[in-house]
Amino acid sequence: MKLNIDKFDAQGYLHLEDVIPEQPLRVARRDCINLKKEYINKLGEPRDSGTGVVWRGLEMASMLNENLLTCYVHPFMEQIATSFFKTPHLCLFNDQAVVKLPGEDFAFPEHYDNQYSPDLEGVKNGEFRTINFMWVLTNCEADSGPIEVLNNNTNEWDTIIAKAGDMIVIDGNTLHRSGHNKTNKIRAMYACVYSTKRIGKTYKNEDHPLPNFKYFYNRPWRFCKGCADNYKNYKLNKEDNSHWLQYLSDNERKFLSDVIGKKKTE
Ligand SMILES: O=C(O)CCC(=O)C(=O)O
Ligand SMILES: [Fe+2]
Repeated sequence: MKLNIDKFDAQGYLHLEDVIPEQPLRVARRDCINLKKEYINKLGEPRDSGTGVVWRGLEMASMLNENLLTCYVHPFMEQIATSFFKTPHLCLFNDQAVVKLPGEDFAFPEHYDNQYSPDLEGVKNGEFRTINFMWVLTNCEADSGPIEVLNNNTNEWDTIIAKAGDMIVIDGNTLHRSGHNKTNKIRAMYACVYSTKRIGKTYKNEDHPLPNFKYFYNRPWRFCKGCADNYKNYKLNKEDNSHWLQYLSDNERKFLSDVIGKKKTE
């Protein structure tokens, strides 16, 4: 299987199978689920980032758990996000633990992520793009509330049955939804959302007011190792790196080495 960005552009989403390196997958699964178990007891309490209130989906998850930050800015994500956006000039925006406990009353009505944007005018004017890279942390079956996406190509709803280690990449303007988890197993995703513009600081969205808004990430994503952000960086081991490379076509590899090479000399 090759990473098919043209298909992503046409459909508005892409399901990548078995693409997340094992180490960050394990960390994200463990810590997203633990966060959910902790914060399910704090619904409605104030928070000092994101929407400003604890709800069932935990936005700005890496503000609650530092290990998740290493997943959000993982070198593997540098490569994947750069390929989908077709630019290395990206900003951090939001990372979210979306964990549905067995039988939990937690579903997502039809929406596109940009309708909740802090900068709705910018969305409407097409000033920037966001893409949501959803890490599939546990197997997602038909009755566990799988993601359904409106395929822009066919105009039909695709139900995405996915396995742990897959990734579901959804453009910020693509409609999607998901139902309740009716199984007796945890259904967990970790959503890494980036933007081509800094949008996290102030909130201007009259369609979706957030009276307690604090802030989302609002900073450029610096790709170099050991620079000012102070994030822990994990290097891919050889096996993970070759695992990743097999998803790239020759053109995509060339594009990556061009843009990442350029970035280093800036
Ligand atoms: O995991 C899901 O079911 C969808 C989550 C989602 O759409 C979102 O967080 O915006
Ligand atoms: Fe969404």
